[in-house]
Amino acid sequence: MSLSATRNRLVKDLFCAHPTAVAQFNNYDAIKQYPFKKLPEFLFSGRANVGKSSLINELLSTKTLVRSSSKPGATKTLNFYEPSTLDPKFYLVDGPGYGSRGRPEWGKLFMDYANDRSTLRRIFILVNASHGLKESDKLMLQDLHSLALSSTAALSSRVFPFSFQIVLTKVDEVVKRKDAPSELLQSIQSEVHKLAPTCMPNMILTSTKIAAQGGDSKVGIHELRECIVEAGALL
Ligand SMILES: Nc1nc2c(ncn2[C@@H]2O[C@H](COP(=O)(O)OP(=O)(O)OP(=O)(O)O)[C@@H](O)[C@H]2O)c(=O)[nH]1
Ligand SMILES: [Mg+2]
Repeated sequence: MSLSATRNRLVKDLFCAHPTAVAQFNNYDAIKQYPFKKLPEFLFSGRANVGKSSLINELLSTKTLVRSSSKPGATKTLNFYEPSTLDPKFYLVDGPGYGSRGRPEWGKLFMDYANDRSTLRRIFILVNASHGLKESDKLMLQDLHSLALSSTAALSSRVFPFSFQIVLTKVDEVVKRKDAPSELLQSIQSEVHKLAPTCMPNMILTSTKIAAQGGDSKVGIHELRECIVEAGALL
């Protein structure tokens, strides 16, 4: 087996060994009291219906562990998943959606969690590739950028452990469009950079509906797993 095939196998195995749901929370105090193993955490956030829960299912190679729905507002709590019951190396965290069809009560829980959680390694902000950035995404990016700057300024007193990155979802819908998809994607990238220069520069393009070329997973899933491995120093 080639080196890259061996690495791909290792990465896949990290995500797909008997994934399970750990617990669900609707307030940060309950999270703090829960006996978590001290493992890196990766949070998936974005507007309602953008595809957060479906993406976590794909990352863990499950179909139904994480509940997804065509109706916005399906995820109502902060839900932790681990990829393996025997030897988990990290948690993936699903949350309620924000924006006009999202859950307003999510704002406080999100800020409490993001501000205080020392094990949080990266927040993935999911954006529907055909819709581009909406007002609520822009506010989220600006908030995370401010948090990054204020934490950098106060590094001696507070650790800012996480980075944030854009994941474009439902790219299968963009490739069907007649107008130039690459221009659309480039304009999202430059808008993100203007709003939040501390955001990771590379966006990941994903679809849970179409298979990646030559791979056994869906578009962007391998790339996203690699980002998680890198951000959590998992291999
Ligand atoms: N075309 C397309 N549809 C997708 C894709 N991923 C998810 N969907 C659909 O989008 C809808 C919403 O998916 P969810 O995963 O529940 O989205 P969510 O962001 O978790 O939604 P909330 O929990 O309500 O905030 C479902 O009907 C999915 O089947 C994708 O890559 N392409
Ligand atoms: Mg959901």
